[in-house]
Amino acid sequence: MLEKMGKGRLHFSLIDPVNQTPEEAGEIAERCEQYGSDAIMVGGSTVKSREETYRTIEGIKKRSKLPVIIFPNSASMIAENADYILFMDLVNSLDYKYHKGEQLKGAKIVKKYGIKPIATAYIVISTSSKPTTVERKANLDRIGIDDIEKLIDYALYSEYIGFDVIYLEAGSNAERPVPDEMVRVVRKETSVPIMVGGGIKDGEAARRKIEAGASVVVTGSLLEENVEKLKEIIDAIKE
Ligand code: 1GP
Repeated sequence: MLEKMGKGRLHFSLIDPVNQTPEEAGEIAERCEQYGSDAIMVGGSTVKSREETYRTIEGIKKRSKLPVIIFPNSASMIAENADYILFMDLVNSLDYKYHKGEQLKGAKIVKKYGIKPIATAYIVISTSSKPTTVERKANLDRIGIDDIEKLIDYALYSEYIGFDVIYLEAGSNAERPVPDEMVRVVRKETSVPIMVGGGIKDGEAARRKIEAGASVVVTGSLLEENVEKLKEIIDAIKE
């Protein structure tokens, strides 16, 4: 997976277990695979139990062969039927639990289940006039869209600590995605593969993120809202 990320032009589909039944999650995943998505991420800020995650992944695996990557909000989301986990540090959070607290609770579980960890520097960018869910929960050292130097500090820190990927996140359903310029500057200053997500709703926006240097575009809410747009986005990434 890391090798694929290094090559770039990938699309990951994010399914939130609380938004549909496991059967519906399976249908969505099947459609994502048909359209050319590269992996299914499973996560969301309100998922509470391992059971909920497990059943959703079970539904997905009945209908799709795509790798499943857990995108956890806490250690209690780690389910044994996942292939990978974004083992994340929310690097611009001021709260201990987003750096080490949940990670220490989850480490042995990841090992026991044999889930492959992807060390992820998760950087939340504040792009919207109203805070997104992740901004409300994460007690951030705020990075606004003009805080380029601060972003470079966090990106270089992430590279030097040794993270496998940097995930630039605007938050689900953000009014606007992470600006192209911010993706470009992280690409220029570091050599770590970049994931970008939050508020990417059409092919043009996705294409611009790839051109700016992102390896992976993540779309979530769109999967339930408008699957045809999903096809447009994946086609734009792969062209
Ligand atoms: C959120 O980056 C993801 O964590 C996806 O965001 O739901 O806006 O596509 P959307």
